[in-house]
Amino acid sequence: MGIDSRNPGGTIYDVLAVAPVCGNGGMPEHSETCDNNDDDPGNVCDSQCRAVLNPEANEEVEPNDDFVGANVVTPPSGESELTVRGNSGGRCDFDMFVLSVPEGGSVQAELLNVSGLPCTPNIPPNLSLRFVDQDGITERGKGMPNSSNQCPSIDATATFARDLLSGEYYVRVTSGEGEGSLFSYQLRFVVLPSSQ
Ligand SMILES: [Ca+2]
Ligand SMILES: [Ca+2]
Ligand SMILES: [Ca+2]
Repeated sequence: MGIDSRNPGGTIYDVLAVAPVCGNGGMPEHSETCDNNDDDPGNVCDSQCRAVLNPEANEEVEPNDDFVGANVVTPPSGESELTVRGNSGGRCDFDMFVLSVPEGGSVQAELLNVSGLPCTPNIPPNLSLRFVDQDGITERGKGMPNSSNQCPSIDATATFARDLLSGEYYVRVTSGEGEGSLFSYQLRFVVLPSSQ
């Protein structure tokens, strides 16, 4: 841990160390997106205190800025797709989503405008879409615009997003800060089984 003082010469800080406990009575602590301590199968908080997104609750839930608090993308049973909604922009807004991938499976992710349509060139200059490995940190690859959508997409031809080992992988959206960085989006996920 490092603390960088705003003041020349430094100053004295108090540091509070917190060990969050998931399931301690409905109190979200640092790094927990939710904590409703509830076994109700309809709830939208998983056993790791991460918000669960599904067709009935598809709006991103902040804080989701790192892999610990990533929103869990949960397509309906027997289906492979889910489209979520989010807002990006401002200092430190990273939007992390986590997907469960079967052995040999693949991930597609397509960033769209707020209406769910392909983006025009009028998008934040630093808009990015990254595919992140199971450790939640290592970038496996980046989404790119294509001929029909100026927003970045990760598609089935991306070698970094196919033939995966089973486990949880992450997709991260950022658009930086400053003028023109605010961006409301839809993000369509497809998790495909092994093609073997
Ligand atoms: Ca808690
Ligand atoms: Ca956000
Ligand atoms: Ca965020």
